[in-house]
Amino acid sequence: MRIDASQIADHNKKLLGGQREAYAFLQRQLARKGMNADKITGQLAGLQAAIPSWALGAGGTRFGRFSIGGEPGSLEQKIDDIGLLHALTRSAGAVSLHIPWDIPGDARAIKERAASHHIVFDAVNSNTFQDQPGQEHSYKFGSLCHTDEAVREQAIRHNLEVVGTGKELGSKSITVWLADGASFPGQHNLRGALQRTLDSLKAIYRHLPDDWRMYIEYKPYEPNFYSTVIQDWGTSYLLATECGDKAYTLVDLGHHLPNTNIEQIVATLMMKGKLGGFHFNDSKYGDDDLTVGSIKPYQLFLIFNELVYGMENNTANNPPLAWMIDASHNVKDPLEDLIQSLEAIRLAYAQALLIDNKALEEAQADNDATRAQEILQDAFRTDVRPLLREARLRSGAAIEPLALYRSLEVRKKLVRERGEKTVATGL
Ligand SMILES: [Mn+2]
Repeated sequence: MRIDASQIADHNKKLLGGQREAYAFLQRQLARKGMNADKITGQLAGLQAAIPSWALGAGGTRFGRFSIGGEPGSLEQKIDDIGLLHALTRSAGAVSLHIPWDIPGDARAIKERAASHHIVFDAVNSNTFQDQPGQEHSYKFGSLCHTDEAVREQAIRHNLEVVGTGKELGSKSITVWLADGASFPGQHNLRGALQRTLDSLKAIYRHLPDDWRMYIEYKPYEPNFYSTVIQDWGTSYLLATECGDKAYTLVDLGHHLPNTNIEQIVATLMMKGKLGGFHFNDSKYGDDDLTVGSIKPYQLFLIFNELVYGMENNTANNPPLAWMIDASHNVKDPLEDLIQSLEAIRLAYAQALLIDNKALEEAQADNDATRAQEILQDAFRTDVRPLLREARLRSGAAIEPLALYRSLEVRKKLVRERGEKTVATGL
């Protein structure tokens, strides 16, 4: 199914009066602080997040998986689902493919289908954390770090095939996340595993097209529980630096030990021009699949504060960041969950744009910690939702995407079209 402009217009017409009032009120409040609401609204409209092809079905846990019904059973249907999200929000204008879960049969047709939804292809993702049917060597004991050269070569080849697929679709980057690691002390020669991983990444990097980027993602643990080869931002930074100018660190919010200061990692990487991309999600303990902003919205705001500062003070020429949602849990309708995540990302961005940076710099120079906190929290506690609604209204999206999604009974229609028991490819 598709959502057409007239359905959006009908929905917006009903909410227009209230939105006009709320926006005008906030506009006056911000003007008093010397801020321009229209400018911020324009900045918000420009923030697009890629949707990963694996987030459109219900996610599972290692204990089970419960289908949501009407899940997309093919890449075409996944693109259509992102089309629904983009029509409702105009903030999900890209897809990030996972290979081999989503190999396009006919790249040209897939590209055309995406273009018909105004969707472009963001980073492609390789997968050497699972064995595929017919695969010669197993990744049970690692891929790019493996002790056996034949396994490493197979994994390198896979990454290059993923780049080839990406090239056909118009992607310009590959994200490498490795499950490689050890579950028991002594299982790995830690230094040897890191050295082999570096050599393998360099082999992939050597074949990377000139206008491509490689993002190296890190994770402290899971699926291995004693050591992960690329465990933290420092290791990723080391690998990216050794590979070269086209390699960057990718930060996944859920891939940190509890209470890690992620905003500080962002500041450090942007200082060196090495922050490539972001995977958004949220977590409570060691998980990485909860809806963006559902647990720690203040942390997300502080991260966006560093991102905004980094983009405005870009002395190290950090490239524009690749934004992607990377979450897939097992209880919500995935499309509703993604609408909430898209909202949370723009909310944090809007709040960060409201920070009075001049006053903050003064407070910092005076070592006035109380004032600095007041400045940050004044921005965080401003209800910025009228700005988000206005950004959507002006870009032809729904003022309240989730309400429209429900009133159109999208999921019910998808179940009718695709069936109750469909299962999306992925985990
Ligand atoms: Mn990720």
